[in-house]
Amino acid sequence: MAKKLVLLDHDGGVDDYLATLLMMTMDNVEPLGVVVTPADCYPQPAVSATRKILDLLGRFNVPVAESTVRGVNPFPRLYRRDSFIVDHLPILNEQEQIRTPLVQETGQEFMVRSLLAAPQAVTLMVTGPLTTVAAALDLAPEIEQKIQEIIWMGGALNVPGNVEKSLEAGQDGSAEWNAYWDPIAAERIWRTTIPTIVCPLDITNKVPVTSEFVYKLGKQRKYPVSDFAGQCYALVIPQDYYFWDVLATTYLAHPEFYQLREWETVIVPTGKSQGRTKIETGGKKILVMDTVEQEKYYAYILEQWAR
Ligand SMILES: [Ca+2]
Repeated sequence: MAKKLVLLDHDGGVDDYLATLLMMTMDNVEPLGVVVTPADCYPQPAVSATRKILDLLGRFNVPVAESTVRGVNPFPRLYRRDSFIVDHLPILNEQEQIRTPLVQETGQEFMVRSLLAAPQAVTLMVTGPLTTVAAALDLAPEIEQKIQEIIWMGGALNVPGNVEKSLEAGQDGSAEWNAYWDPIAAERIWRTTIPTIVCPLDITNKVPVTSEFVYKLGKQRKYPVSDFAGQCYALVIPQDYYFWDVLATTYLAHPEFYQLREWETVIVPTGKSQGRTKIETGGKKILVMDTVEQEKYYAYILEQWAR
């Protein structure tokens, strides 16, 4: 079977490194590269950590690119500083030199070049804001034909968002962070005809990172990937943490674990609901991950990380 060509665009959160780790283990995926969108992170440590993770996996041929886009609503500094912690974990720092290449062009330029050069249409796996994709489309609108689909972790349809009212003055709490960081960019993507599969908070709320799961990783920590993943989850377990990006990314390898449901939605671009993914008749038709077979999902990631 031909492999699925995938370009990963992540935004440097703890969950994003783990999504990277998972995607690189997938036999049915040919990764074209990893773009780091500087949202839930600081860009320098996020790019560095991403390259070290690819080194850890021995994937020295997968290039990493730093996107230079900026969102209108920055992530809280407390979230973003995790990128420094992950970049300094001992397991990522056994070697003096990073081997995974950092491309010299910007992430958005790299996205354009990779899509144009690809022999067939490419899946964009996006686990952060849609800003880099929007910037790439602005640079070269013709790439729209080369995008097979966007699989996106983002949005909140029938549940509250995760942008807290108390943290973000004037907001009504309906937005999810990846959409809220840059609602204009999300709206830009919603105006395209690119098939879009969304993993919103509606489903991720049902798939928590449990202590039980982290202890299972601990039991297989003789494997470097499990050891690294366990350390990352230990870092975030005091927060209410869910499988956001990792759940979305698993879809690439096992779509049959999920039930999808079609919704017509719009993105609210401005105002107190900015970044809300609102169900509205006549809006963009998107496919939404509605349910997942949780036992199979947990078993799959434990198995993939046993290396
Ligand atoms: Ca993310």
